[in-house]
Amino acid sequence: MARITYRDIVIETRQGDIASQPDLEAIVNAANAMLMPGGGVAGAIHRAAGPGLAEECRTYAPIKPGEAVITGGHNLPNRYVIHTLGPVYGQDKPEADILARCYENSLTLCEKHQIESVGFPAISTGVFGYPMREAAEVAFATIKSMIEKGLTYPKRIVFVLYRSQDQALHDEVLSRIFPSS
Ligand code: AR6
Repeated sequence: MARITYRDIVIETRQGDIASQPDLEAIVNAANAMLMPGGGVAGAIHRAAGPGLAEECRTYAPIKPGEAVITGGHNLPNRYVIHTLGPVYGQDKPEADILARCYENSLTLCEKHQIESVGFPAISTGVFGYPMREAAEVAFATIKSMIEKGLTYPKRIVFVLYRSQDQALHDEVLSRIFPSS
């Protein structure tokens, strides 16, 4: 686990399942445009949340790449789920800008709802094919720039990575983008 603090906001990584993170007030779903259960992260979140989540999501769908919406957590241990649609790599362009907007819009929702802690998966790096290292660089650079612009919430941002090698890669990129902080 890596952990840094930048201007009073903690950023950390852990290995695990995004749908089993009881200490986080909100988790982020790497959603599909219709906000329906799918594979990967969306499948795990909807399975754990129960059918009430898909029902609530219906009112907000469809969303466009880069957008984010917030719902309750239903049967999840988290109060909120933030659903964002990442870019399909090689298709939705410019990919890096769209992926950055996923993080920006998700964090803006955290600020609006004064959410203390949020868990992110590596958005777009599964079915949507975004290379993990490039995606991690976009994620941490976007978070850094939002903090520099005065982000006040969330106080804690946790990257929940499914595989240990993905966590190691995020740790490396994190320490490069936030040197000795
Ligand atoms: N917890 C944390 N990370 C996970 C989990 C989990 N339970 N399961 C997978 N990952 P993906 P995308 C990792 O495909 O690329 C869905 O079917 C996984 O190893 O969930 O944004 C939706 O319905 C990968 O690194 O999201 C959409 O159609 C990362 O999470 C589409 O896939 C993201 O993988 C979204 O594709």
